[in-house]
Amino acid sequence: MQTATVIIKGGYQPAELHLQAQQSAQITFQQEDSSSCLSTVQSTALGFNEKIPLGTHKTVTIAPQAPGVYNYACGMNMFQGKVVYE
Ligand SMILES: [Cu+2]
Repeated sequence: MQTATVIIKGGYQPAELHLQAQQSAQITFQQEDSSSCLSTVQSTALGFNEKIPLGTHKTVTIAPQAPGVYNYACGMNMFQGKVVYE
């Protein structure tokens, strides 16, 4: 299982993750931003939608993906991060 961590603080850090295609992955989102805007992180393409309170973290498990670039975003699609499967 490949893993990655993203810190939510004024956006997503790092803004771009690189993962291996055709393998499951777990991404842990660590919430360090108090804005309601960033309290939700979601991706239709990757199949998750989570509300993460300040000071907590949540790990999402993502099914194997084909090579490509997949986006995730805050609840209103204002902040975006990407996952590059290669
Ligand atoms: Cu937003």
